[in-house]
Amino acid sequence: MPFENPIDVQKDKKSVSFKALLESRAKRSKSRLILALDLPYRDQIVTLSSSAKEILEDTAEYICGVKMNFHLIAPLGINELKSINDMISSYDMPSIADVKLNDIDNTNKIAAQYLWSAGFSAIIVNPFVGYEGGLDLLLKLSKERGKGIISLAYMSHKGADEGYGLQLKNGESMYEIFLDRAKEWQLDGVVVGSTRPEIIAAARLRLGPEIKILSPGSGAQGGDPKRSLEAGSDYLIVGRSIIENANPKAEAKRLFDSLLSS
Ligand code: NUP
Repeated sequence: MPFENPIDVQKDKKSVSFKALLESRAKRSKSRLILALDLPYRDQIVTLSSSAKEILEDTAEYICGVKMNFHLIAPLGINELKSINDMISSYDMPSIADVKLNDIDNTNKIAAQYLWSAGFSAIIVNPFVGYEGGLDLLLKLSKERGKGIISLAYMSHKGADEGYGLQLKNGESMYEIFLDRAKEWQLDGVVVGSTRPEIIAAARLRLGPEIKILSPGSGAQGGDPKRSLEAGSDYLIVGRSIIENANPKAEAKRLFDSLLSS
């Protein structure tokens, strides 16, 4: 089956930009939860996409978006990913491809073309790769298509200090450079781990209100979701504590209810 070629096709007039879609869904659903559809490894992948869809159906009323990582992007083909993404967009929610794109311009472009063909509305990139001959083409094409770009700013794991926390000779830290790049490149959002509320607060100050802060790391990684929102995160990304719960719907509802007043 031929896929739509995002480079040849003009931006669909009806299409809403990634950020607008995320914001409107969040407002309507009163949810700031992005579900990381990270299903555990299985030897037989034939039922993977139906399991993903089941969890999505169960939790949809409590979430404002979905993020997929290699848990699904590696084993599933483009048609199955598209079918999951069609279901996500039937709920008027965006879906984010968390591939932390980190390559030269041509490779980034082709990766993005396949991801967009599979129906993803946004892609997470790694800003270490730089602009010229790195992310420049991807950023230009994303803007033309109304697709979102989110960059890593400070990851949630402990070792993130070894890269994102490095201090440069002028006293600035790597993550501050990445926040400045996100502004300069007019990105839709940045990822700052919910395990680091003090960095979230610093990021909020440095970025201003336009660029959204997405925070993974609550639950399984020990971050406190309420504290992240209070520090300035716009959205929480939550995977295992919902996906691997015996009752994903009940856990999504519990988290949703606990954040309603935040
Ligand atoms: O800094 C990051 N931390 C992180 O956990 C950046 C990410 N993209 N992620 C991803 O968010 C991670 O790969 C996983 O897909 C999700 C968090 O899942 P969990 O820890 O809630 O299960």
